[in-house]
Amino acid sequence: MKIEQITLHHLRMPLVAHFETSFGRIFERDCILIEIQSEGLTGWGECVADRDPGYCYETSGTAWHILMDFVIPQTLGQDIADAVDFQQRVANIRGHQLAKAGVEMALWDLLGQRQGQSLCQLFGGIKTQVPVGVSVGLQDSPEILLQTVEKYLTDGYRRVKLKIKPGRDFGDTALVRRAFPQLQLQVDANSAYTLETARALLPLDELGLLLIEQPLFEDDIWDHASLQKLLKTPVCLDESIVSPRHARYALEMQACRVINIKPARCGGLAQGIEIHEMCQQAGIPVWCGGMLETNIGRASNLALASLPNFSLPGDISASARYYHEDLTEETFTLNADSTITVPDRPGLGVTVVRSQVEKFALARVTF
Ligand code: OSB
Ligand code: MG
Repeated sequence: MKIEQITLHHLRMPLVAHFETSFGRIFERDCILIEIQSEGLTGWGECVADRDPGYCYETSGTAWHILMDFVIPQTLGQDIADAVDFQQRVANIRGHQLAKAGVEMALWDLLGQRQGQSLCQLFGGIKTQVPVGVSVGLQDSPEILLQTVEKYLTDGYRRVKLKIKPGRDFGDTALVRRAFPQLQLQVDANSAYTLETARALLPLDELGLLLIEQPLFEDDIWDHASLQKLLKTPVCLDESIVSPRHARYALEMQACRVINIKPARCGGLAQGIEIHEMCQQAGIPVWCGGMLETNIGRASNLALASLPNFSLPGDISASARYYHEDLTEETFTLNADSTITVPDRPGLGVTVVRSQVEKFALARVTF
């Protein structure tokens, strides 16, 4: 695929409701869209770096810089065969996985359109609908927490993830568990604990949780192995798994029993697929995480989650959970059985509405 033109769009979109994690509260979400023109086709990718470096060190600012000054000069005008070829060309750029993944997604979109195949087909996906859940941020009071969870259950979600942090862990989780004894429930600490303070998480073992996500430091797989030994509940890693190598370290150290695959965090879909295969062989279930994507990134997540070892519900909620207005003609809705249908048209299988992109754009640059 000859890369003829690349346009970056920096967007800021207001969320339907604020989202609070252990690293802060946001009311709006940044993203960078990567639009690539190649041989009469247009491919779109979404870089999920946010304005602040709370989840990881990358921001919309660092991603813009890495894309403009390094990734684009190395790809523009080149003839790129596929995602693996792209990964090799940018391997000299250390880290900055979210930035690279945004471009890689656009290349997959182009590849699929060229071959008349959906991403699901290109990846070897086997599901036409994937089970999903909803990620519930920290709420201002126990009453609001229960109301929020109840609203999502009424919407039809059958799996709920609660954000936790020190002082807001067992109390919140036990409250929801008491109100909904049968609910598929899990928690996510976003690296808010140390091995010492994580003792507060031991009572969670009695609440029948699916998993406890990323309790300890993002760069610390070792201590997660010590913590997993103290818990019956599976530890699940998110932030710590920034490459297939890190997935291998985690499996060898028995640092977790589940992995949350966010392809962007690992530098792209190619690595997401690789980790999926590695976990399948090791008997470790995976699920697809979310980064409050627009429908562009959501289409990509749905395709990935159609692979066989994505055996737990993903953080891929319906479009309406995130934004009042999204960027594509298509809207993703929740099916009655708490699944979302995987796009089946070529490439990402979504049609981007340019006027919507313009509406939320803070900056744009074309190469
Ligand atoms: O840790 O899974 C996370 C959103 C932004 C950054 C990190 C996380 C999240 C979520 C939201 O939990 C998942 C979603 O997109 O629905
Ligand atoms: Mg997480």
